[in-house]
Amino acid sequence: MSAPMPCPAKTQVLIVGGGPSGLLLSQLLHRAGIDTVVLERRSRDYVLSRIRAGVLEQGMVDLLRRAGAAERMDREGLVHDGVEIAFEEDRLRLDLADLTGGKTVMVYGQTEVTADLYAARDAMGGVIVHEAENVALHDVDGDAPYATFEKNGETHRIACDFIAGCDGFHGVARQTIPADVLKTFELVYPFGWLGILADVPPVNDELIYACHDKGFALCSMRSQTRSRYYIQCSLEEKVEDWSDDRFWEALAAHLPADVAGKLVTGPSIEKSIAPLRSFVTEPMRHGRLFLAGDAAHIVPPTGAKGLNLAASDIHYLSTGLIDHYRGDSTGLETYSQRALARVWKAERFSWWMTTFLHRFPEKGAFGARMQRAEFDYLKSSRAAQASLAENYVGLPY
Ligand code: RFL
Ligand code: PHB
Repeated sequence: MSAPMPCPAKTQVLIVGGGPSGLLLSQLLHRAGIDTVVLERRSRDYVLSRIRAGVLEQGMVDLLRRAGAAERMDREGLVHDGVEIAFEEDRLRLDLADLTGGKTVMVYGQTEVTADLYAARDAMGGVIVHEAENVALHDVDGDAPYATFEKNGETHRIACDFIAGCDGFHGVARQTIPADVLKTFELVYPFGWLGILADVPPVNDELIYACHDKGFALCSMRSQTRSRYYIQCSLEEKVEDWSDDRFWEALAAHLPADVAGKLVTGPSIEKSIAPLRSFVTEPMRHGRLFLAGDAAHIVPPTGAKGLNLAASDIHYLSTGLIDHYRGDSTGLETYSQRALARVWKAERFSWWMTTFLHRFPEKGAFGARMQRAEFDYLKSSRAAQASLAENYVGLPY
């Protein structure tokens, strides 16, 4: 790891948040000759200990290549050209490549993406200030915005042309925008996902999204020897109450018998519960402040869209900023509309996948029959399969 860089008093684009959105933006701008400073509240070790997304769309893969941060992903990532949906004891394989004219997804963990982006930033001497406390954004709707923050007990101030709010759902950037400017749209689901990571071979060589009488389950992976599994759980559940044995038993009960029979179990490396939410903020820009990624929107993880949406935001924002510094501000002016058009489509898909595959006890027997009909329709209709597949591999930027 390189020595910490001194923090300059001025930069062109100040980026709040050193997660995948902020790091990718910083890397793409730096490669285009634009200066950035990234302010991250946590330590690098903490950021790299978060286990999150696992499926990258082609658009994100291309963006990582453009950022010069794709070498390890291209070597170690698993290209998947299919995905399975299981409904009770039935299974349906969607041939993604066949249904979409050759498109695939890349199975490669967000933790690895973030580590690769840190390595790429270090190699270019990128400025990332970790453990930046009490970040505050000032004059974002004027011509001379700036940020203040504290580090090691000292207060710092950085002037900039633009601020990118890449600081996630609980960050400060969105909260800086006056309440009468922001419109928010939210749906909170009455359940969460309990997930574990374990060094055991995956039960299947492709992902399985399973809807069962007991609830939803997902069989995913990080490599040929590392599996990631989730089951739907009540929001009252506490992770401490879930021993590994209890998890494996519950997972098996959520899967078709032939899949459950092949499960290889072992000690977990990580175990956590995540609530499910759909959330969108409009607009994604206020003056010289631009929101991107989870700072602006959240999707339930069922469609694997959260990280990928962050990447498409960064595509629109980085090209807008690069064009601006070259004399054309159209892309920057239209950032919010262009990003939101894609965000809402991904929100729709994630909401639909969640509604289709989870157990909603309050929807009763009619709701359960609708889910069965959805699966039967999917099984019988190439058009329905193509629609799911084109959304799963990612709509065009
Ligand atoms: P992040 O990753 O939350 O990073 C934001 C960063 O900002 C920092 N921060 C601050 N820094 C300075 N000052 C402040 N005041 C700050 N407040 C916060 C934070 O410490 C953090 O480092 O947002 P970003 O970069 O927009 O990235 C978004 C993705 O992390 C997220 O959408 C995905 O993880 C969602 N997601 C998935 N997305 C996919 O595309 N495919 C998947 O398969 C997928 N699976 C998942 C997921 C999310 C999950 N959880 C736990 C929420 C599975 C799960 C279980
Ligand atoms: C994951 O591997 O963590 C994962 C995969 C697909 C999803 C959500 C999470 O839809």
